[in-house]
Amino acid sequence: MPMQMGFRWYGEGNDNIKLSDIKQIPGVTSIVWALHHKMPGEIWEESEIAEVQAQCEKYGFNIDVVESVNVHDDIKIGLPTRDQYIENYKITMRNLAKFGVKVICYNFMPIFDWTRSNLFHEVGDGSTALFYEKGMIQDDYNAMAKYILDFTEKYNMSFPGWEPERMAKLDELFKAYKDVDHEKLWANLKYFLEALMPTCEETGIKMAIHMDDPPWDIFGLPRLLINEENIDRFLKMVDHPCNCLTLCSGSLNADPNNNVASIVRKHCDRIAFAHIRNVKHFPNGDFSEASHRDCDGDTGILDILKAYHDCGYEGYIRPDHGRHLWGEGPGTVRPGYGLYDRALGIMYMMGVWDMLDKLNGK
Ligand code: DNO
Repeated sequence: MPMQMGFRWYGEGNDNIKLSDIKQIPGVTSIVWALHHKMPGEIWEESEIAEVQAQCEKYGFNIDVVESVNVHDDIKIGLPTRDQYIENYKITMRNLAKFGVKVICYNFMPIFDWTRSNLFHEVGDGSTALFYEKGMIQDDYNAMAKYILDFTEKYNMSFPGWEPERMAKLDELFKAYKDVDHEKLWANLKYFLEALMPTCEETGIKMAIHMDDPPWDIFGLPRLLINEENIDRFLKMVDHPCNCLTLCSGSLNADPNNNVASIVRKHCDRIAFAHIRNVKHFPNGDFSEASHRDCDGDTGILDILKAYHDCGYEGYIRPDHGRHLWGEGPGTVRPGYGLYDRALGIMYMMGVWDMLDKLNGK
């Protein structure tokens, strides 16, 4: 079986991109989806899952990969209430398995999911991309959150991991995380995964943790999935074939010391889901997202694809963020999730993959 190409879609009424558009991109077999109206900790009902499956099935897509079933803060903080949220998570897993879901992508970042200082930064060729200005993401978490939330409010959308209900209580949340240092967070992650592994065995679902984005602590909050050493620790900590990675090349490579291709070669059998994103570094620590073409960024896209190919990777893969092109901009597109650049990214990846197949006599 070759690797399986996916495309992230935010759902009917929540994404301007239509399944019929995605159908025209060569090679896509999986829709990477989620129930975006669900708060972390809520159970995903069978009827809601069935609805998405029916929509995708109509176009011949499977719904094998969910991104994300978000983890409740109480689990990350390690509060006594976590057990109830873990039980809910298990019910969601069982419900998802009934519809063939095989991989759950999730993250274990305290409070914030990905963070950027500019969602539509001029790349220089007329397109825009997500941008991280290091100096802007230092101590004022309220200012950063305000920038993102003003955007989502203005354009009437919400970003996964940036639920306005949670963001409204930012100061409270920071207080709740006050004693959660790196070791505590590791212990809470272990507790969560050990509780879920039997449900993984029962359902066949793999839990695939997303890398932290950016891969360093922000606003004094600890982050774990940031480099090879910590990935090694994570996989050993719960050494189970269902404890897997969503290896996000762009998240990791925001730190130029990370060599993603070498992590692929080392842990290929534990990578359930590959995110391919290209990042361009600036000497002061800022970075911009770039096209998937190898030479447009510093991530080493060709080396990474070659590593997956050499390992005989059969898991799921998707283009991650793309630039915004050809009229895509605020209001018409979800930042990082336009149609065109991700479609170009798929063609680039498929081109490389097909050529590697051919060179290997496949
Ligand atoms: C960024 C995404 C992440 C990812 C979550 C997984 O665009 O890759 O937001 O979906 O971290 O939980």
